[in-house]
Amino acid sequence: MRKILTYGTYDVLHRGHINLLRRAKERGDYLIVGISTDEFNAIKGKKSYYDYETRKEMLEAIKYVDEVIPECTWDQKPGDIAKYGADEVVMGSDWEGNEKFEALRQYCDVYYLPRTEGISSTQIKSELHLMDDKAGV
Ligand code: C2G
Repeated sequence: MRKILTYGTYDVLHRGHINLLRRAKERGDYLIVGISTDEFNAIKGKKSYYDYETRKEMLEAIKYVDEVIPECTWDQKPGDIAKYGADEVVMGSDWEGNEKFEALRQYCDVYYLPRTEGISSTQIKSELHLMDDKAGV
């Protein structure tokens, strides 16, 4: 069984996230997602709309996802790879070449999938605000 491991905040789920999860799962048999805790999001400088429990619950409902684990620190990844027996870490191409992931090549494969252009949680949030403004709500 080829185990794939990926990480992210996965706030305000959108097709870019689903595209990533589908293609990551296609690269193996079992997909584990390390989802950033609210505390780790703060370290990443991100504030998510949904809290950790909600984001975890939503990810677990996606058919490509087999297991969800908490991502609490930047440096837990080698331990996760060993603990869960991950054969490959997969991330979107916005992370391509990032030392945080290139350093994992000593433990397992690392693969970057093309990012889905034209959509992000941040973009959705700002466009929703614009819609509210136009509607005068
Ligand atoms: N993604 C994508 N296309 C988009 C948006 C996101 O392929 N339009 C991918 C990202 O490349 C990432 C995953 O979806 O692999 C989750 O994205 P985020 O929730 O934004 O996660 P991020 O903030 O990049 O956190 O330790 C790693 C971090 O936790 C990654």
